[in-house]
Amino acid sequence: MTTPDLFATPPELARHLQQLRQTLHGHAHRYYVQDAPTVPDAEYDRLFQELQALEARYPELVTPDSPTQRVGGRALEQFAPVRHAVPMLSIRTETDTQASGAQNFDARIRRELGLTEMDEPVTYVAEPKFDGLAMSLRYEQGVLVQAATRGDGETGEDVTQNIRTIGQIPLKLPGAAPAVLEVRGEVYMRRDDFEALNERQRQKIAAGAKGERTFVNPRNAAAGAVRQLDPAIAAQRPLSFFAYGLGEVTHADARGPDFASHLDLLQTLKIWGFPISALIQRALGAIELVAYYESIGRARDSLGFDIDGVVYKVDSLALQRRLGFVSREPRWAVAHKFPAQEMLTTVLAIDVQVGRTGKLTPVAKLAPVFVGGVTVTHATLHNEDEARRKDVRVGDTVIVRRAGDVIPEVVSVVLPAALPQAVDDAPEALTGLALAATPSLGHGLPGIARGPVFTMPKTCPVCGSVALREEGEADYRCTGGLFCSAQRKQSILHFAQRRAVEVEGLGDKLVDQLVDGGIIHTLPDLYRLGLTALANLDRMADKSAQNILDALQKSRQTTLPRFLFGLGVRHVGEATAKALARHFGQLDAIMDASEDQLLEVADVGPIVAKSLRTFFDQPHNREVVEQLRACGVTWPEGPPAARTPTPLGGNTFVLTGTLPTLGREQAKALIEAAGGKVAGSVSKKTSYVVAGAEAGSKLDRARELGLTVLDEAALLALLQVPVASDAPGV
Ligand code: 5U1
Repeated sequence: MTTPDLFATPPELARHLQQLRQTLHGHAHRYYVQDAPTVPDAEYDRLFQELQALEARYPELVTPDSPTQRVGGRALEQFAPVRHAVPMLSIRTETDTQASGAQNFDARIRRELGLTEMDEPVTYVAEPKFDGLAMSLRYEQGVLVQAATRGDGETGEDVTQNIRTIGQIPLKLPGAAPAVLEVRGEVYMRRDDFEALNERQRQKIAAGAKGERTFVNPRNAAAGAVRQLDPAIAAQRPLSFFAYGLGEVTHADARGPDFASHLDLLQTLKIWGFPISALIQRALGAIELVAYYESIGRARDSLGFDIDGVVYKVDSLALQRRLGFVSREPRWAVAHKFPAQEMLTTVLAIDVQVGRTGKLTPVAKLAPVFVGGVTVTHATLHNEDEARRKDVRVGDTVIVRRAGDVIPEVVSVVLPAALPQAVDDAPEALTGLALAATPSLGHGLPGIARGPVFTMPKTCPVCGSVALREEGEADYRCTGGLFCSAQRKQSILHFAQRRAVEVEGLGDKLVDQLVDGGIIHTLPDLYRLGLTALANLDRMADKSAQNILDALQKSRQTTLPRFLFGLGVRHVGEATAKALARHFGQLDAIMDASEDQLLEVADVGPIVAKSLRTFFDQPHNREVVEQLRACGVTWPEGPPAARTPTPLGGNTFVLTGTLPTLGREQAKALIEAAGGKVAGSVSKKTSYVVAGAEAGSKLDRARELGLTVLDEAALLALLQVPVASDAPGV
């Protein structure tokens, strides 16, 4: 590109600036929207700096669509009101959170369109319901001139300065775009951006910065950034955007919008540079809506961003017009929610639980609350530091979160000042958050003091042994070992679980009775139980006692990996147990292996090797193994596995985003079966990154490191598995 000083005339300079802006818009689009930059960051920076320097010298040539204008302007006193040219509609919510909610919607649409069973299925578009803030972006002559929040649907707030800072939002549209175009969509914060933002906030707080805080969830952080009066601060809060509809559209020749279908409209928006979710699909009739609801529900926790449901829309715009509206809600669309993953409830007590390895975990006992599809009565506070950081106290109103199969956790305390706001604003300001229990204790009521600050007991709450926190560790541990009944109970439950030797029906209530009643003391004692001892227990009929004995008998025939995992050696999970069994073939070989020999196993590092040696160096642990063998617990053994090379042996994979057909667990199982390892984060040691739709920062990192990125088809080819049917997406 020509250097600035060589411009002879002002029109030449203006043309050069225009060209620079266009080049930078193109790079920004490929970087932020397509996730496929074509130049290194340094080249973008160089062009940007050139533009900045020229604009500083010729301020009269600065245009509002210039990339330099993303961050700028002064802090506002307040946001100016904006009357929407076309009201921002809200969306009707289907109350049934079962898949059948999709059938209700389809039945209603068919009824309203006068369709009978003989008619064809209706064509819909199914979209994720992003958990962010609705936004209207107004373009005039292809330039972003205004961004407004939804407000009451008629009048929102002018947040243009902050929205300009979002790299994914085009500041300028291609020539083909209408003269006036309002694009509607959702501003949100990606989960990885949210975690990184909170980490930065924590560091600022630790460094003593005043007025800083962490954010409760990505939605809250996004809302805070959008409503930030100082655009320089907003620019530091990484936001993203998905477009999903239109407001006012006028062509220069006064034509109206000329799309045939909603999907057609989205495809055009994509061409004009707007991010459109790759999870959006066409769906035919109720059957495909149900399938979509279920598949997005399964993928929900592995997406890079929060969603709280899905949205179904009639695809044909002609049919949309026929269906019309009822009180500001279109009849042709519905939001079908997933069960809320965050709810408010009250802390009734803070208990300390003792785990299998003696780890002490503070656990909040909660007023029962339905969250993430189940009733939750306890939520982990992880450790003393976390409990202190969140400052959770008895009587507090807290946000509890349960996502997927993850153990429920307390996200944060809602202090009294924020409480009426949190309740009033739900679901708009705190979507998915509802009041589960009126705060009846503590600080929820004015004038009543909060409970004391949580401190970890210095002795084990179960056996009274000293609790120690080793240097560099976050956890306190009970030093009682197998003297501690809590550790014994947890060890027994660990051994008996489905993923270990599996003793069906042996749950915590039964183990409590057996250990507390002094009926069993050690793991092998389980196999010495007789019918009378069991039948004498509370609520235990002869039949149930016999079932337990049968389950114990069945569990005697196990496998080496299950047995080894069941022993509960610290840091030895299922995958490591399998790798050890494969490598050594026999338990005695594992028990006698030196740390160096253990380190030869692909899945074993120094921490695991040391832990195994420590465990098997303790005579009482070897004694437990011998007694279990004497009680008839057996497994097939063999020579060490022949070191046949597996196709992916020695390769580490990282999975990111949603693959078109394979679930996360399926992909992991296929890779492991072929000898590969699946890791959670990308590093120089990663062999391949497998990326699907909405892949996150892991994909960025892979590109930075120049790693090989595979899509699902390439992964299957590597695994030599036949490729499945076509992928979704616009
Ligand atoms: N994905 C999506 N979210 N969402 C929210 N589409 C969509 N459409 C909406 C809203 C409020 O409203 C239109 C149906 C008018």
